[in-house]
Amino acid sequence: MQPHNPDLRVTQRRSVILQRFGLGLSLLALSTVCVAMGLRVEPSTPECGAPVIAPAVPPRAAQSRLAESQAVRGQLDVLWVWLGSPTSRYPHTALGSPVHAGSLHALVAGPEGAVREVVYSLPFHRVFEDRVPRLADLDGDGRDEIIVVESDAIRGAALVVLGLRPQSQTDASRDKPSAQGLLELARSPYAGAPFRWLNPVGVSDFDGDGRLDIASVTTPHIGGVLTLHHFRPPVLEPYARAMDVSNHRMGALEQRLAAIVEAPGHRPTVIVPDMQLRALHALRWEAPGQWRELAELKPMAERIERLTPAAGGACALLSDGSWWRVVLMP
Ligand SMILES: [Ca+2]
Ligand SMILES: [Ca+2]
Repeated sequence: MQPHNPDLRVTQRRSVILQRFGLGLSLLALSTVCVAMGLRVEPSTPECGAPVIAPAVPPRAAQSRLAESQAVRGQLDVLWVWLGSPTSRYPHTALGSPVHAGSLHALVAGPEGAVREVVYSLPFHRVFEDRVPRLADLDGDGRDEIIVVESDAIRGAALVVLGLRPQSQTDASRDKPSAQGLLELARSPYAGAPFRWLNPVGVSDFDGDGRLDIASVTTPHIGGVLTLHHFRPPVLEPYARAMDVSNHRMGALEQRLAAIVEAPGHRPTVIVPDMQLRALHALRWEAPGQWRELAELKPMAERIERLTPAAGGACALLSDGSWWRVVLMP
């Protein structure tokens, strides 16, 4: 597909974005788009952006995980993590099924080296409305943080970070090494109402302060808001929002629909579809605190079904089954 100029419809859509970014500062920044930058799209293959190594086989304990969810292997203090306790107590079908997880499970190395499973169970009015727990060492302390979407029956979804921490000890066990348990470390504000959902984008240092942040899209089906959060336990503190994007199709299992591009000398760029999943934005949070749209909204030939990271850009699968390499040009 050759790059081409956005038509009037796309131009109008982009102007809506500009108007709805909210802050005057953002509008000022977006008016200074560098014309040398852009998104180049070229035909590719299913191997585009996909790791060639075979995924590790999950442990036996993870076989009872939530249907169509992923067990994830860690490199630090979490050996494996997965979602469990399937329940239909929160009948929202954003991910194609009303069944969600009531618990989070991790395999950890015990004090004597023995591997054991720890379980974090939610109260009855909450579920994990997610299909993959994400691991990252957000604070650089050598321990994993687990990022997952939790939904509350009244207040809707929130982004939650959990981690392994020593469990409280009894007097009798105080001279022994303490066992690790899963604890909530931080959470974002709620989406605000039942069945309001959010979908994570990923982790990077979006504001260049040397500490990792989390990006997500709140309400991706009804007017998605790309939100950047600082990890400041006990809260995930939103500090930047961009309107009218989406990183999920209602009812789809696929949650990967945005990519973070890291380039030396620049803050990370988020490539994320527009609300119709028919075009791509390239957004960067610039100093001293404003969005910059790095390229014209890039129309795609069909609806975007998946967007995964690839060197210098992303890999897109469209609804007609075609694969495309998306390159962020400097
Ligand atoms: Ca950590
Ligand atoms: Ca940061």
